[in-house]
This record gives sequence, structure tokens and C-alpha cells, in this order.
Amino acid sequence: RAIGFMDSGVGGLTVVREALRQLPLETVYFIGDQARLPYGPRSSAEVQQFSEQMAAFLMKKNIKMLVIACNTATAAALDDLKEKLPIPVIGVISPGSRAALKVTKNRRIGVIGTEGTVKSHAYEQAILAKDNSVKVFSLACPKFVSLVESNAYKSSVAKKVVAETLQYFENKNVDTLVLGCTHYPLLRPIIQDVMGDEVRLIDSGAETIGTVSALLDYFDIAKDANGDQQTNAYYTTASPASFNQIASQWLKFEVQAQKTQIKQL
Ligand code: DGN
Repeated sequence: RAIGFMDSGVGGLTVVREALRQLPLETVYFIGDQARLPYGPRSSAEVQQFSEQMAAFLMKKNIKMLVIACNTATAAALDDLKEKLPIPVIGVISPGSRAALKVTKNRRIGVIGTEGTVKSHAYEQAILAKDNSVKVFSLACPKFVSLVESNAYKSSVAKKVVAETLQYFENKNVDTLVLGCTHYPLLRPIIQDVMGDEVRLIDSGAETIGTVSALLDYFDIAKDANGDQQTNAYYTTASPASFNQIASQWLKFEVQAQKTQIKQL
């Protein structure tokens, strides 16, 4: 049985890439809801509803575990899906928070994400619940997702937008910055350049695969992995052309996504 991954778009592939690297024997099913992207500006109730629909799509494919490879959807729907689904459900916020706490030395942590994630205060809550002596500075970066989805994440426009947006951190003296949106690792070289080499960037999606791996062992459900990458499947709710282009670039092999309409399920 496969592990299901879901996101609003191509961002979740940053989590999938890590899964392919760390868990090469597992089968991966991924769905990106590009037809309804971006999730960031939507209400939490709406994101929760869309998340339930994506989860239902993957459940029909008999997945053994669900990874919400989207911070916005994790903030809006993790508790709900955990309660409703009979399989383990993992979000990206808790692993990202834990990793940031492990890395910070000066106890000043920055978090960047969508408006939805930042408004939910999910990162502050997760970080402060573990250590309330830490200072957290959160910033919504509403322009970043479209830079990635439009395949402009290496462009000079991207450099300008990232530099302008992250000016907020100039006087915050953070030593750690959480990439609290699964789209942002594609902008990582630019973000690192703007923040400076001394700031440690946390890829919450990549951290999540460590948790997935531990849970597979705990529930003893790693043993049905078959190691056949041919059975991996990628779905998008929009036209696959742009998805395939970005996915193939990012995953470094030819991705052929299938178009699906999850709304009708
Ligand atoms: N990739 C999603 C996240 O991690 O929050 C959000 C992308 C979006 O739809 N704005």
C-alpha cells in the first residue's frame, strides 16, 4: 500500500522528494489541487473542506498513511483528519517546529508561510508549547507561492520579491528561519542568500519524513513496501502540463501526472 501526500499544488513535491530519498522502497501517491490554488488566502473552513476531499480521493486508493504536505492545510485540517481517518495522519508543522527548536542557539526563530498558516498561529503555538522562552517572528509571504507555481522561482523577479519581503527580518536577529510552506524550498537558494549564511533554514517538509519513517516502523506498516517506483502516481486537479514541467525539474525524473476532479467525489 502507498503513502498518500496532498498539497494545494507542486509545493508538496518538496516533501515527496524527501520521501523518495529517505524511503525509496515506499510507494507514493501525490495529489496537488492546482485548480483551487492558492490555499493561503482562503478561510480555514474552506481549506478544511478541500483537504477532506483530497483525503477522500487518496483513501479510495487504499493508502496506509496520509501526509498533509501543506502547512496551510495542516493548520486548518490536521485535527479533523486525524479524528476522521482510520490511518495515521501526519502534518508538517510539528516536525518543522521541533527541528527549529533543535537548531536555534539564540532562541529567536523566524517563520515564513502563507497568510492562512501565519493567521492560524500554528507554528507559534507548536514552538511555544515545547519551549516558551523562545521568541517567534512570523511573516506571511503571499507572493511566494505564485513564483513557484509559475515556474519563476529562479528568476530575477523572484530575487527582488524575496529580498523585499524578507526585509522584515532585518532587525529581528533570528538565527533560524522555518520555511513554513512546502512551496518555499524551491526558493531556498534565494532565501538563503537574502537571509545570509549564518541563518539556518528549516525545511519542515523534509523534517516530516523523519516522523513518517518512525511511524511506519512503530505501526509496523513499512513491511508492505515493494520498492517499485513504477507504481508511484501523481495527480493534479488542473491541466498536468505545468505540473509535469516543475515536477520533472524538481524531482529530476520525468513525471507524468494524471488529471483528476476531486470535487465530484
Ligand atoms: N504549499 C502550501 C503550504 O505549505 O502552505 C500552500 C500553498 C498555497 O496554496 N498557498
